[in-house]
Amino acid sequence: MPANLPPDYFAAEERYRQAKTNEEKIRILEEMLAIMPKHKGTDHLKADLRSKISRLQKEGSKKKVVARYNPYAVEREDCPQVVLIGPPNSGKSSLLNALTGAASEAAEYPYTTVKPFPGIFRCDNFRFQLLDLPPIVGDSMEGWMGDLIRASDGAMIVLDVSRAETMNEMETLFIALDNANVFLQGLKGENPPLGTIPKTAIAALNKSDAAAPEALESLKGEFEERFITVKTSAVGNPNSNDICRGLARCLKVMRIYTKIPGRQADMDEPYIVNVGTNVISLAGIVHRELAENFKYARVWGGKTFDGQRVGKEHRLEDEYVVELH
Ligand SMILES: Nc1nc2c(ncn2[C@@H]2O[C@H](COP(=O)(O)OP(=O)(O)O)[C@@H](O)[C@H]2O)c(=O)[nH]1
Ligand SMILES: [Mg+2]
Repeated sequence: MPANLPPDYFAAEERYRQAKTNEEKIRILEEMLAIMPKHKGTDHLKADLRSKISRLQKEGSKKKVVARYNPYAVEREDCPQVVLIGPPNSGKSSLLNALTGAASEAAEYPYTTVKPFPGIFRCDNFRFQLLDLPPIVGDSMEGWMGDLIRASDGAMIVLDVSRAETMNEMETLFIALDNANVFLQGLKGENPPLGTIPKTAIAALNKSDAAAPEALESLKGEFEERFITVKTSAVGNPNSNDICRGLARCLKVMRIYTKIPGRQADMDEPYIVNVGTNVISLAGIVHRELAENFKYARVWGGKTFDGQRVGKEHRLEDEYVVELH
């Protein structure tokens, strides 16, 4: 039996071909279904239109799932990101608060922290985004935590030096990290085992205010073999300067001040860039157009530079002032 379709149907079909969005297509397909005469000859066509509609609807809902809100996502700042990792109650949240002035929930009972909590640690014009995390318990961790650790620029191991169990706990922690394919890399730049991602780390020996001196020294000795270690106390003296210097050294970053021609340099908010960054990479970090239209730079710093002109490949050093042209 012929379908005997009316002209309206063909007009709609033409609009369907031109349609750009899925919603528009679905709307027109529904119109076509409504226009279609109801008899046996159109059964096949109707089924075809319905399956097209259902396919388009599925596509739409798939996109929504991808764009769903992720409660563990952390917005990055324009400085290196360092994750705080450690067993329960070692003082990660308290230390984050002491160093950044943030207010991550801290308490005497374990498992207070359930989500990542960021804060900016400013010291000596360096900036680091510290990320408080839930404790690592046993030899595994939730997938999202591994994702965050692997995506960070470095880690700060926070250990409680006032407890005798700490060394054993740390061994389990290293196994959990290994199971998440993370290898904490110390000063010597050890080769990471095959299949793991190296993450540069320092060790914060927390609760040093409450530790027996011998216990503290013995843990310090153990960790110093691999990591830069800093004695700290979240409730007493956090030793911010040493933590800052330790992070800068281990993450290999430096402070570069920029200056607009004819104006004073901004000496408060340097760019925090990798050691070895040259003039053209800095220009790219400041603004893509500055890199594209780069002519030359003037550099102040150290004993040698007092506004000399330098080219693209010139390597910068900590605390240099750069004027990009
Ligand atoms: N004496 C002392 N207590 C601390 C220190 N840091 C944290 N605490 C205490 O240890 C408990 C656990 O701290 P919290 O920051 O919640 O640990 P987290 O589970 O690692 O985040 C709290 O009661 C803190 O007050 C420290 O440096 N010295
Ligand atoms: Mg906590």
